[in-house]
Amino acid sequence: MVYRFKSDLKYSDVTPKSVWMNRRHLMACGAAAFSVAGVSGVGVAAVRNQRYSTDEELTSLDDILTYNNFYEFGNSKGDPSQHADALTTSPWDIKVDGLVNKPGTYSFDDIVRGVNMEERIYRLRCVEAWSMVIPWIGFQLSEFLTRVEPQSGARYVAFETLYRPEEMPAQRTRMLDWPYREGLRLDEAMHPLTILATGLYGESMPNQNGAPIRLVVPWKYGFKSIKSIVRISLVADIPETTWNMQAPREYGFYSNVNPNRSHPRWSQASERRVGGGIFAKRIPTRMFNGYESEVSGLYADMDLMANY
Ligand SMILES: Nc1nc2c(c(=O)[nH]1)N[C@H]1C(S)=C(S)[C@@H](COP(=O)(O)O)O[C@H]1N2
Ligand SMILES: [Mo]
Repeated sequence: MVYRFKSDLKYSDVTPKSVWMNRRHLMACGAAAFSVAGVSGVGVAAVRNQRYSTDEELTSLDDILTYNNFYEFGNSKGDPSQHADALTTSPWDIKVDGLVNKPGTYSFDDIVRGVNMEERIYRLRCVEAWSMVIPWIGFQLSEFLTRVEPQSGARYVAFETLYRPEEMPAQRTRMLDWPYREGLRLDEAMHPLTILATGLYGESMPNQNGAPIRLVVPWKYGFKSIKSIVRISLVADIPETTWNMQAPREYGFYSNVNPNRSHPRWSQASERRVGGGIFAKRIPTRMFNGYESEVSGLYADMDLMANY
């Protein structure tokens, strides 16, 4: 299911509002895409969003594809690229339940139909103190949440990854308490930086990166960006989340990137950009991963050392 840009735009010449094509999104989005792309059979248009993108050097596709955390396929960085081929990503449904007016089972095609597909180049900062710069394709989670109509009592959004041990070998072990779960406060989920990503580098989402649809929350440690989502629940109370349950002192519910708060076992003040080679200098980690001006308002009244 690999597909490519029809246009030969390069990532080095990011043009404002330039439009690119992508075959799988065309198939997913159906006829609506043709009128946007203006060319039949090549793909749906997505806009390069510069407001929310960085112009830092991109991490290579090879590194993004082979250096992964996706514990369902094993806990070494190379395990997901070796084993995720086995994952069936079509058909794919997301179950929406809890405090919403429009609960139900939504197919992948239905979810992406008509959304504002964008390319956004975000920094990804793993809690393990490495980082990447990734050109995602996706749309704001707020678009989907608005569509399912959260009720007034909904204060959090809970997410679950697929549980399918036949295809995800580490789910046959007790490495983690499956399925992988994550959560956001509703205002974090509605923030314009929070996206559901369906691709990267102009192609459909590689399995090892969370096909066919995963969360990306760029101001939080990478483990919040849950992959291969099959369930989204609107809830009143703070949901249980995998790493927080595993080691609450090490991984808080918020897990905002914060260079001032060390992990109990290592500093978070600096990070290693993947791909720089072993002699590359570490770079300073930025508050909220460099998205402070966008998101600090979400935490105005909070003690970030206590609410980590
Ligand atoms: N379901 C699931 N989602 C997950 C993980 C995981 O193990 N399982 N790992 C997380 C971690 S720790 C990181 S850093 C990112 C890595 O995303 P990438 O492999 O696309 O770079 O995915 C996150 N999402
Ligand atoms: Mo991570």
